[in-house]
Amino acid sequence: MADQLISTAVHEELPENYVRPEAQRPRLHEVVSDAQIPVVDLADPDPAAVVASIGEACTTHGFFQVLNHGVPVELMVAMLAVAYEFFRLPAEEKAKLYSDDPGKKMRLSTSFNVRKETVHNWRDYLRLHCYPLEQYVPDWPANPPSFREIVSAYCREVRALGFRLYEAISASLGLEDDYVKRTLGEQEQHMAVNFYPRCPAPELTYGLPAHTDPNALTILLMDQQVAGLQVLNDGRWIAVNPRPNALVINIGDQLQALSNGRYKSVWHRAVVNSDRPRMSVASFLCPCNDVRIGPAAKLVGEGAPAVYRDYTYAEYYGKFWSRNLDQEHCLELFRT
Ligand SMILES: O=C(O)CCC(=O)C(=O)O
Repeated sequence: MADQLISTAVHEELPENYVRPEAQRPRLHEVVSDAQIPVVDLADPDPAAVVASIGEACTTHGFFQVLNHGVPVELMVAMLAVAYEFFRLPAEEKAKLYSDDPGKKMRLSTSFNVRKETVHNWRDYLRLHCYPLEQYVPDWPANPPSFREIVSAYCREVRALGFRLYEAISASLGLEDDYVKRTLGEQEQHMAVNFYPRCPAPELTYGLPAHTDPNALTILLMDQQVAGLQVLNDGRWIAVNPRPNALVINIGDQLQALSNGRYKSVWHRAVVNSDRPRMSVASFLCPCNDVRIGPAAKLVGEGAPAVYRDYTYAEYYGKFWSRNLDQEHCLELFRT
């Protein structure tokens, strides 16, 4: 129900059903705040160096930030601004878009999967399907009036960046440049516009608890003013501090499968704070539903057996959404 949205009211106290049991809390004081995830400058004049550093980042962290990525900075700023404007709309306006059905292609919702979870998360989000644009844009919010135009332009740029990164990722695995794009078929593209209001008790809850992304590649536009993303690395949570004009890239479960486990779809989470609201915009490149996914033949052989069985993305996605987030890595269910 729309009254579950947390962006429509001011909360002086954290409601009981957002409080995590002691053992599951974020333990914010233990988070490493001065580490860095790798940074890759896509304008590096040495393309082989770019490929090598992307390959290294995918192996060690599953996450990296990109600079000089080609998405215009003004568009990134406009995207975040229109997202803030959207979440400031009156409650009645937002109520019209609310749904807790994960099957809906356009929905304003809250937490992660309110139908399945027992403890909620301090997040509202707008979920959009973005490809092909002409099919989905007519169903997107018409308010704020510039929303459709800005978000469409942003989606186009991000998609082009994603395909550029696919080429580098394919090359870094020793595969043909077009391998990932070709194998994953006509890519769907989804967006989650995540809004994390100020939270009265950030130590007790999450914006999004630890999860991996079920898709192939995620491009994250982060609020430039407020940190909140944390990534698991060597058993410790690392804070990803916003870097001016950068985008954050992470490997999703499908690239972990396709790389036969060489590249990691790592656990990450979003924490909240009591000072300022935070926004992030995640763009997900998703394989075509009926394409068969499994380790690339070239990466399987003597001494390197296939770690995962083949499956369709539809099967994988259904499995992902039938679970709660704090369960084992979904790919574990597809091990050979
Ligand atoms: O808000 C963030 O920084 C992370 C968002 C995220 O992980 C997601 O949307 O899947």
